[in-house]
Amino acid sequence: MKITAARLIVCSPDRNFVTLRIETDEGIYGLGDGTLNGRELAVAAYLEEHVIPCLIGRDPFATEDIWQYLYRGAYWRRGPVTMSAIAAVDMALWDIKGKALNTPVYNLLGGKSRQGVLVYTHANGADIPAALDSVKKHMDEGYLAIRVQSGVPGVSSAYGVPKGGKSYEPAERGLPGESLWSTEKYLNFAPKLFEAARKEVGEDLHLLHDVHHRLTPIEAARLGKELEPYHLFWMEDPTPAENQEAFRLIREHTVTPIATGEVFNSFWDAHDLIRNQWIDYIRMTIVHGGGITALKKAADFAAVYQVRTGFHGATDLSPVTMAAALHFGIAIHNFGIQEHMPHTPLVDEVFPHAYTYDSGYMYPGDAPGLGVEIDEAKAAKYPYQRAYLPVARKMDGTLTDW
Ligand code: EZ4
Ligand code: CO
Repeated sequence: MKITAARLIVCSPDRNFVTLRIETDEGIYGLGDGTLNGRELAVAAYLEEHVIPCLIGRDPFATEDIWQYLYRGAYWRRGPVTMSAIAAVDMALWDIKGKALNTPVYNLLGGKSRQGVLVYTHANGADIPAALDSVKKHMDEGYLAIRVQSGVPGVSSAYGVPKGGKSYEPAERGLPGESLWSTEKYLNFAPKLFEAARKEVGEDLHLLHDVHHRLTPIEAARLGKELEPYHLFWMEDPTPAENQEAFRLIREHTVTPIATGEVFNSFWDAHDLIRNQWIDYIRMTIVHGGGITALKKAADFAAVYQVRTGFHGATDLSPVTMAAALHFGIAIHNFGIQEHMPHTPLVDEVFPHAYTYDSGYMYPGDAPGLGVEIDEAKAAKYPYQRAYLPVARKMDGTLTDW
């Protein structure tokens, strides 16, 4: 089999997505996701100008060689743009491989290791009662694990809280929005939120929380310690991770489990975190981490250190990445949990898919390949629109991590 053509479908059904379609001489095609929230067209140009011309004529089964060609062959390694572009190609090739062999991708990754993929979803509200209402709503939908975020008194537009009753979507059309942040107010508030949540839901529900890179290591250590009585499933991104060593300090002070890595794009971003067992869950996901080929190696390395996967799964990861993550999660041994922030009905219409949700678990479905299509006629009705993630400032105006 040979790759004969590849093209991009950039669309914006409620939010932007970059999808790569690779065609072969046998009529089989594959889809890959290259969406990088707020920087979509950089990945599209990278693929269009620098990657697609190199794919024509290659054997689509050669996922390892093509991955190495695009990674080592670029000379300039890593970075979110490069790795998202490589991921788009890699996903599309695994999709082709599955379709050609008439089997779901999970069978190519070792087969099913479990019946379903445990997922967590997001609960949020402007204050504690609203956040708890949202938790109860998701419990009624059957979720066994829920991330809880709440507005912080005195902090306008805290992370993870939607505006005007809409479901939470971090990117906004137009130029970047600005939000205000106070670590002091947040640190005093967050333990109260989880005290109330635990009281409300009992011991069984898994509670998660995203700190979204906003604390210093010692502040994160304090938060982890104060959250210990509420037995969180994890505390996410407690501090930025450019300096992996920063997690040592947090780890020395708290037994609250730690997840990080949604902004990682390379195994090397997580290498020290994993081998020192400073984290419990690695969140680098298939689209931003270089594809299934790259994540399989990272997950196998993590397994040796009893670090499990907890992949990013917000709405900026397209249904193609969601499908890839579900095939991956059902197959590998050290799967932990998968984030599930459901797409809007319009996104599901543009990307019809075989995966399903039921009673706290998701299932990749048994369609050959990844089991996702794109309705190109519908996609064409929603052209790309520039959108950005917000930025955050401290109360005195200093720019801080969003
Ligand atoms: O801010 O997906 O855990 N989920 C998150 C997300 C991220 C966005 C960034 O594109 O942190 O809400
Ligand atoms: Co996060």
